[in-house]
Amino acid sequence: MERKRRLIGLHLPSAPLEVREGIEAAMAGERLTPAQGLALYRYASPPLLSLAASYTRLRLNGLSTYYNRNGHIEPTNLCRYQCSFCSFRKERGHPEAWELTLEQIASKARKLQEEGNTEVHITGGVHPEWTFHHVVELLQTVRQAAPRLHIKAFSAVELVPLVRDANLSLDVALAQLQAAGLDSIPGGGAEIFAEEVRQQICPEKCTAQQWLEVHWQAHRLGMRSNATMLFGHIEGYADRVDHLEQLRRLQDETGGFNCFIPLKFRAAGNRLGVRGEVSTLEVLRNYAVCRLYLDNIQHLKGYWPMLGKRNIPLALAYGVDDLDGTIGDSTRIYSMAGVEDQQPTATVSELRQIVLDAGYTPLERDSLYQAV
Ligand code: V47
Repeated sequence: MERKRRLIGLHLPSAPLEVREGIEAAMAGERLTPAQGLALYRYASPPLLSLAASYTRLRLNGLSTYYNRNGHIEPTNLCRYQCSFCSFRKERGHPEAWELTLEQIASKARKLQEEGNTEVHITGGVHPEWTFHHVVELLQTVRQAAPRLHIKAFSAVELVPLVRDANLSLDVALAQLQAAGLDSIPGGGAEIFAEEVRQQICPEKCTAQQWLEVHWQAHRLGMRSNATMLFGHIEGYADRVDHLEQLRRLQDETGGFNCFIPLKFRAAGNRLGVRGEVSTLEVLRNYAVCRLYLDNIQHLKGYWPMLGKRNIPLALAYGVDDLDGTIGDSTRIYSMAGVEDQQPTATVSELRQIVLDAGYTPLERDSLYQAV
């Protein structure tokens, strides 16, 4: 093993042993152990992480950099829960609170389809009164209004209380949602799985176990899904490794995750914000470790409204191969928490040019990563 690793020819006399081992293991296509993941988070320098993550992304995805044409619908920002990192939730009666009617949702979906989008991403607050039946109706409405759109909707956090209140089992409920039009499940609500941290930042939300169960069931029914990790708040590196480990295990079992999306905590307009934000360099280091650790999830999404357009080339050098989509001006989850670009919108030609200038090949994809 030692001999094979030396063949890679890295000369790293000053790097700590665990870092050298982690980098060389990843570049040899071996799976990182939790201890190696932790060592990379703690001690690996940006050039080493960039090298290994780029090598891994080239092996998995070549120079292809994916994007799609999509838009978001956020049905409401009323929410049963009061997570300390959230800037999106508003009380009913607040001038910035909203709850869309089915007609408004249908008209947004229709417009997205007419504009040439291929996907609608529907997510928002966990409305205090909306029922499972309402969500089924909402999906049917969108399906009817925009039959050609892939519907990626309702994070596990939104689904768990609806299914529980309807007294349904998860498999039956998900099958009903699928029949109503649901194509895949977005990655939101995972936050950080580690119980101690979850208790502090989102104690009312579904548990890590429940989040994982929703995705497991969805995968069993043939739906694909995404996974996120909210990082850069009070979690430690060990919590991030634990999060990645739990996702890697589920993916070994089902293979149902399309992509992984690290989301940097943004500090504006929420209670947790007093702690400030991590640097762009830490965002990049995190991308790289995620790329190396999640050897079984094909795509790493650099969600560009979070990243800021000017940082896209950097993210591509740290393992990212997917940028999400055009999005339009349709999401407020990030704009309310502080974003890099004042107006997080991008045209297809703008995204393509950024990717080309960075030396990669832009590729429009559908929601299942097939080239369009
Ligand atoms: O779960 C909320 C995050 C998520 C803040 O599946 C925050 O393709 C940072 O999951 N700072 C929702 N992050 C968005 C989401 C998502 C985004 C893009 C693509 C996909 C996908 C999914 O946004 C929440 C939470 O982790 N979030 N508030 C904040 N202040």
